[in-house]
Amino acid sequence: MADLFSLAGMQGPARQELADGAVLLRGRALADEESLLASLDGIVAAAPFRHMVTPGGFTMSVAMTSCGAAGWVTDRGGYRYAPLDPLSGRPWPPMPAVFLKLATSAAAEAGFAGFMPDTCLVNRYEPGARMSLHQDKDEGDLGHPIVSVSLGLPAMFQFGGLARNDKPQKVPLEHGDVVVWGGPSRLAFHGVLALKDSAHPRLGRNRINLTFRKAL
Ligand code: MD3
Ligand code: FE
Repeated sequence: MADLFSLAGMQGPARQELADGAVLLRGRALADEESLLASLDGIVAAAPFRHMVTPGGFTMSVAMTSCGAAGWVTDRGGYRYAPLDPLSGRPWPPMPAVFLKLATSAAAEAGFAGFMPDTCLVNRYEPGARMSLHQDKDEGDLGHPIVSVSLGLPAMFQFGGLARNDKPQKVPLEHGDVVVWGGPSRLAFHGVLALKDSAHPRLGRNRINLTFRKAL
């Protein structure tokens, strides 16, 4: 039976609690779409997307860059936050004001007033790119939430529990969706299924995900 959301062409309600501490704000970034993308162009001009290598020697299918006081990096030496972009040897581009305002206001709406990210990891998925189930625990204080912003092609996100073997729920994430992951959900296993090939009117064959963190 088609429900009212599907009849209206929507994936679900505007605000949805996915789990304790995990709040999906559908379409929350749409009003800032053009300024987010213009700011992103500036970041990528100074710190281009690159495919990094995991400590185990695998090249990631997701291409990444960062802005802010530090950037997440991986190489044969391990995962860490680095103050300098290893490609340029220079600091990462600063966090654009529109990024910071969206992240702090979305966090506050989800119950995390006072969240002040010092880095944004930018992930670029092309068709076939995926991210296998993992936990984010390279940040210094796991008491802070993470805010994620999805742009471009839709993806099927996998959201599991605190144990790798907990069966993950599948959550479709679309252009403009914002999710705040805090409290008991902060250490949940999560991943992204291989991106299906299609074209987004604004971003072409790409999905961009911004993840805002307090790393330092
Ligand atoms: C749940 N990125 O960069 S964003 C990552 O779509 C990452 O690019 C995915 O996982 C992406 O580490 C997912 C959603 C997300 C981010 C961090 C989380 C969900 C999370 C941390 C804890 C729990
Ligand atoms: Fe993650």
